[in-house]
Amino acid sequence: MDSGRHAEIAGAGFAGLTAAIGLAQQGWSVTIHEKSPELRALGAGIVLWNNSLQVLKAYGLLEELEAVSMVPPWYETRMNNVVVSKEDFGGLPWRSMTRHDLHEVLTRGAMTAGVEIIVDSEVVSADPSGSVTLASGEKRSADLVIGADGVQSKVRDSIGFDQERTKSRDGITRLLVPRNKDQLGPGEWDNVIDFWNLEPRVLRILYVPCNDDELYIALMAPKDDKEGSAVPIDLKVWTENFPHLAPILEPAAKIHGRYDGYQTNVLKNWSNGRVSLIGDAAHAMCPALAQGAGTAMINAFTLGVAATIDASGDMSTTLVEWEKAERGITDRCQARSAYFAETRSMAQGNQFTQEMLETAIYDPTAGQKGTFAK
Ligand code: FAD
Ligand code: 5PR
Repeated sequence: MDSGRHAEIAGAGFAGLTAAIGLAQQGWSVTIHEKSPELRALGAGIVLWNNSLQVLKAYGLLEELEAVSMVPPWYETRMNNVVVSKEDFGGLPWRSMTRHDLHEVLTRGAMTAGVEIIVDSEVVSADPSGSVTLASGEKRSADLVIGADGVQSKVRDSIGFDQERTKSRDGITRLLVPRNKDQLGPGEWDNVIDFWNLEPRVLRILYVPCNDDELYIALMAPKDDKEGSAVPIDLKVWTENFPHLAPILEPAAKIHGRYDGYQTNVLKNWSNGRVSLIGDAAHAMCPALAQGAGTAMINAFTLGVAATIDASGDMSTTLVEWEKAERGITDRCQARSAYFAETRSMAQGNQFTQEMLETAIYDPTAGQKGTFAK
C-alpha cells in the first residue's frame, strides 16, 4: 500500500516517532529530522497508560514494550513516610519503563515501517504551504509537515502560533538509579511510591521501579529552594528529609542530572495549513498525571489517521477537523495537571478519580483496529 504522499517530521521524540510509524504503516513515505547527533531519549523513567499502550498495540509493538517494562502492583502515596493511600486504578492498563527502552521500541518500530530517520538534521523553520527548511539550508516539500520538536519548537515559533505560557513554582530532577531493593527497609518496593513532605519543608520523591534493575526517581522541590533544586542533588538535604531512601539517594548524588521547572503551553491552534504540531510543541504540561508522553502519542496517532483519510489533498481542513475532535481531552488533562502542580494536592492521596483518569482511559485506536502493522 503506497499512498503516494510524503510527510516531513521535525523531532524523533515520542511524538515524532509515534506519528511516523502510523503514517508509514498506512503507506506514507516519511522522513524524520532529529537535531541531535544520535537517536536517544533524554530523561529517566516514564509511565504509560491505556491510551498510549493501545497505540503501541495497534502498531504491533506492545509485546516488545511489555518485555522491557513492568506493572507496579500499587500506586502508593505517603506523607512524611506514612501511607495515606494505595490505588490500583481498578484494572486500568498502565506500565512503567525507562525512557531509553520506550524510545528504542519506537525507533525499531519506525525503522521496520520504513521511516527514514536523519540525525544531526535540525529543522529551523516550516511553511504552512508544506515545507521545512533545514539548518543546512536545504528546503524540502511535503503533503504534511509535523512539528514534534518539543517545548522549544522551531516549527511552531518560525510560523508564529499564538500561545500562552505558564511557569509553575515547582520543578523536578529526574534520575535513573540502581534498584538496590535489598538495601531498603521493609516495604513493597515494586510499587510506585509518591513520598511527599510538605512540612517542615516542601520536598517530594516519586519512586518508580522500571524493571528488575532500574529505578526512576523524580525529586521535586520549589524553584526558589536553592538546595532542593541543586544538581547534582544535595545528598545531605535529601537524606535528612528521606533517611529511609538513603540507599537510592547515594547513587543518585553521583549523577549530574538536570532540574526542570514545570511549564504549561496552551496554543490557540495546533495547525496552520499543512503544518501540524504535536506533543510538547503543542501542549507541554505539568507532570502530575504522567500524561506528557501519553497525550503526545494519542495526538500523533489520531493525526496519522486523519491525514490518511483526507482525500482532497487539502490538509488544512483535515487538520482543523482533527484538532476539533481531539483537543478537548488534551486541554482538560493539561488543566488538571496544572491544578495539581498549583495545589500540590496529590500529596493527599486518592487523586486518581475517574475524572482525573479520563485521558489515561481513552482509547484513540477504537474503530481503527486492523488498519496498522501490515
Ligand atoms: P521531546 O521528548 O522533547 O522530543 C523532541 C525531539 O525533537 C527531541 O529528540 C529533540 O532533540 C528534537 N528536536 C528539537 N528541536 C528540533 C529541531 N528544530 N529539529 C529537529 N529535531 C529537533 N515525562 C515523564 O513522564 N517522565 C520523565 O521522566 C520525563 N522526563 C523528561 C525529561 C526531559 C529532559 C524533558 C525535556 C521532558 C521529560 N518528560 C518526562 C516530559 C515528557 O517526556 C514529554 O511530555 C514528552 O517526551 C513529549 O514528547 P515530544 O516528542 O513532544 O518532545
Ligand atoms: N508521574 C510521573 C512523573 O514522572 C512525574 C509525576 C507523576 C510518571 C514527575 O516527572 O507528579 O510530577 C509528577
